[in-house]
Amino acid sequence: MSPLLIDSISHGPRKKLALLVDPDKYKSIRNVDLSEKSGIDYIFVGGSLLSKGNFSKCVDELKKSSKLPLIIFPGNIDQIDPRADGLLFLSLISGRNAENLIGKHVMAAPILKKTSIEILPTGYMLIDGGKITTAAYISNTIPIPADKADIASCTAMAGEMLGLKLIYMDTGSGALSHVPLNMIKEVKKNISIPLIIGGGIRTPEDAYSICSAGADMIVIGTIGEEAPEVIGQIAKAVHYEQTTVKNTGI
Ligand code: 1GP
Repeated sequence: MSPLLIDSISHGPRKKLALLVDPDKYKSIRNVDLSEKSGIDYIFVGGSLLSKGNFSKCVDELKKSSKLPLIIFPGNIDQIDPRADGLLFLSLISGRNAENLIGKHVMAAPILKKTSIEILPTGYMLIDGGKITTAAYISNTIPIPADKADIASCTAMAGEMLGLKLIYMDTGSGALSHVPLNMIKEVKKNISIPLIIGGGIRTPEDAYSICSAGADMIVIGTIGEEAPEVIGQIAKAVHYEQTTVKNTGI
């Protein structure tokens, strides 16, 4: 199968917006507009720790209620569902935990091989966003310090040299701050694969400045649960609809 999602992420004039749906908190976004008119480009589904056992039910409901591409952002190998369009095959390259670098992938590979889910090989980098997030705690890794753009840049370069197709820098869900702009600029300067930025993005202003710094896609989760009315404004900022951005004071 041709890599449709990788192509759609890599090409085209527009930056992209992904809405992360945490199956444990699915109820809070049930009324969110997930149509193609919403400005959301992709739905990500998954979580570092799922306690309600409703991952498949959530995938089922999302597939029934939206035509947007559904990409699994897995916290573990039990988060695989053949109805998804894609899966971020995450290697946690900011950490030194072998299970998250390659171990879980070995377990998941034969399961994924039996599906037609598009595999998106992704260098996943946790960045310190001001507090210990579930992702950092559960993965048992130390995030890259926020003032170490050089470490982030070298890590992303190594990920690209290893053949990974995307770099995803994340301060983790509910982080106090997003990935610093100077770090995004430094990483973007040194890689040629698409750069995804997530964690702690709460306003159209954040989204606009992160995209201007070099992000090709941003991921929002918490703000979608807490203030779904902001999603549309963030989408406009990501897609560089200048009128809206000016009106929001950027
Ligand atoms: C976390 O990047 C996502 O992996 C989303 O983070 O919930 O802070 O928006 P938020």
